[in-house]
Amino acid sequence: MELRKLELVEVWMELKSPFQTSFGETRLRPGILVRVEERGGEEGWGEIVAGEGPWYSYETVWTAWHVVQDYIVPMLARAGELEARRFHEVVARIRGHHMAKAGIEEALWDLEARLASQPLYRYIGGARNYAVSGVSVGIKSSVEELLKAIASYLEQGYARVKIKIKPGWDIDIVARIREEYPDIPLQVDANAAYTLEDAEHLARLDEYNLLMIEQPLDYDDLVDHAELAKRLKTPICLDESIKGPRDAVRAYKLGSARVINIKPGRVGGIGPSLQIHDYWYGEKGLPVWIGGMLETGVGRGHLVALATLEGVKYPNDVSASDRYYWEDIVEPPWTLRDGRIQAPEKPGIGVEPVEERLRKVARKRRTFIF
Ligand code: OSB
Ligand code: MG
Repeated sequence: MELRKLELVEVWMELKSPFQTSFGETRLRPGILVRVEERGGEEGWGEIVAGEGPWYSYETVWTAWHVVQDYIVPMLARAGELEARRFHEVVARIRGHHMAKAGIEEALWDLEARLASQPLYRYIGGARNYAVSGVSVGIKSSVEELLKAIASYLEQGYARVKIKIKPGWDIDIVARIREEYPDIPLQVDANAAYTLEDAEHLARLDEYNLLMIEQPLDYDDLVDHAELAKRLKTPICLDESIKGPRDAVRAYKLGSARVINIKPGRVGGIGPSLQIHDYWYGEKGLPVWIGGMLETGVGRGHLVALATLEGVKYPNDVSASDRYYWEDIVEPPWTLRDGRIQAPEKPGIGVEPVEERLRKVARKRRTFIF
């Protein structure tokens, strides 16, 4: 295909309730929606998940806008014929900036699937037509408040609960949840809040039958995680540390993790997500699952498609639209049924942004004509 147009829409979405992690609190979630259009007029949508500050990773909405506008767009303009799978060759000279790249790359995959008249989940080789839906619950001001939130999510049917932990909000909190819910599928995410010195402390989590502990140590570490893995029974899952397929190979060689949380934004999009899946699960037989970045309905569509892959063996951080936002920007919104989100059979991601809703949350727009 050949691109005719690329549009960026920076949106700021108010969360239903503030989302707190060990690295900070989000009330207004920014993101950049990407719309690409090819010569025949077909379109595709993706989402850049960079945040308001360099907290989860070094990227922000501002760096992403800059990198797309000043580097990726000129490279695309020179590329001529384009394939989603070959996007990363076109932008290979740009180091890092995976979120900026991923938003564009996703839009190309959506467009390509639509041109092939296939739902994205089938186009990428999904093994089931749904995503098993878990929920990620932020740090709250009290355990009571956390338990109330968990009760409400369980009532809605979420298939597992993940809570955020940090020093001072960890063992006791998990113990309280286990008193209330001895058997629910439960896991924790530290977002890099600990060091190897905390190994003994973290080992106290072993008695609570957690599915995994996500990213306990530094955001770019692989070596200390390998050491920690030897001291814990609870499996280690890596999020921040896996920035692409090569990190997955390194993590396997070092023994840094048993599980990978694949987030398309963090690794550069659908293609690199598939590569990590095919290596970690396909070659090594180890499980993966799909993580989220509080995406709008557009990014969510890409997460749902990835969550249908065979190697996805745990519930995903792919929740319904109403877990995040009062009103999602897409139609139809993503909904939960029996703890699952159905993958649409419509071509591409299977949902459409609604222009009037975009207008309400857009702060900045720009169109590039090729
Ligand atoms: O570490 O998984 C994370 C949200 C923003 C940044 C990092 C993370 C998260 C989540 C939310 O846990 C997952 C979701 O989108 O539901
Ligand atoms: Mg995480």
